[in-house]
Amino acid sequence: MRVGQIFRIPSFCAKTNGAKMKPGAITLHEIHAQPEVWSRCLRTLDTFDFTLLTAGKHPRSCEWLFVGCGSSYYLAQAAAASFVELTGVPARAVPASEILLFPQLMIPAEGPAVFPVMISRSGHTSEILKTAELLRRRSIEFMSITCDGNELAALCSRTLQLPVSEESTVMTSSFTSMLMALQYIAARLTGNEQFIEALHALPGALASLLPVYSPRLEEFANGAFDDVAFLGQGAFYPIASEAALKVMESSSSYAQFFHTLEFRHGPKSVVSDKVLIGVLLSERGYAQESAVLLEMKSLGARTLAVANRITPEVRSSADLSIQLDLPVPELARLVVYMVWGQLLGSYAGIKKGLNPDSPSNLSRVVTLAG
Ligand code: F1P
Repeated sequence: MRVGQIFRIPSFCAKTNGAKMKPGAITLHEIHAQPEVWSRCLRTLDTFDFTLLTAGKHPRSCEWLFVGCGSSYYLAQAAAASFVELTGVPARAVPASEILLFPQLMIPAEGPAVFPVMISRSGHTSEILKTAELLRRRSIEFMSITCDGNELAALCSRTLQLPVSEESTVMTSSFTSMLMALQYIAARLTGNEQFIEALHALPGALASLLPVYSPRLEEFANGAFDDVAFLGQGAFYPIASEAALKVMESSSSYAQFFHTLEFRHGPKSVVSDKVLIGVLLSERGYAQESAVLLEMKSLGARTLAVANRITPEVRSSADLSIQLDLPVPELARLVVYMVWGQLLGSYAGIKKGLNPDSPSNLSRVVTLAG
């Protein structure tokens, strides 16, 4: 199998000037620089020839299996949901560890042909590299998408390298850029030029939203809450998962994530005035999902609502409402929904006197001995 065919996109990074930074300044800088990062990636993707990357692997001919760890696993889930919606055929997402420990369960010997897509900002995560080696041993061809990742690229003949180089330990623009690139690929494979046009509208939209809502989120994060739960349905569920992970990583706080309507089935017993419930409201499930938000408010929770359009009832009930107003398909809004969980995590960590640029117990890459 040919190795190391790397499709490099001209390097761009939102690096700081290296001066002594305030706690969290590096991560916050990178979160706020996403409009620039997205527009450069999109412009370059426009001129990119995907033929070699996806040759012979059209989603209608094999099941795309998105693989990642940590944030990259939630990214994989969002990418899989995007593929199903954009192509109309099945796609799945699994943590790399599941393939390593239960390969027959994840890729049954008699199952349909799968096309794994390995997702890794660093391309250095041990579970990802071990999975890549397992796939090569089983002669299963795969694709990879990475930012820094030379090791992964050396094991893969179809690598898309988005060199969005982050200094932050936690993933921010790398998460949204790789998700956007995977959505872009699905749209390109199905000739959905309208979706690609919608992606191009996002950098400008986010650039307008950040100055309005970032300060409000910073103030909101100063409110007293001990526990957090993010809720989302459909393709918003992995975004809710990643938002909770950002809060856990950047503020060393407990944060959970659920499918919105699932929250009633037991977990709502945690609700009190010290619990923040963040609901990522979809357009198609808005009525049912916003009913959960209103119910949790009535139980005393602090509430954050993120939606494309916020109705007066939700606006009057939520402690903070973030209205995106994006005239784009629902799936194209995912990366913009992601930004507010990223910011909340960092602001909550700073409020606790922590430094989100060097989160407790974390490193940029999880490497395992042996
Ligand atoms: C995956 C990951 C991140 C996590 C932390 C450690 O990295 O687990 O999700 O937030 O930064 O690394 P990668 O495989 O995408 O490089």
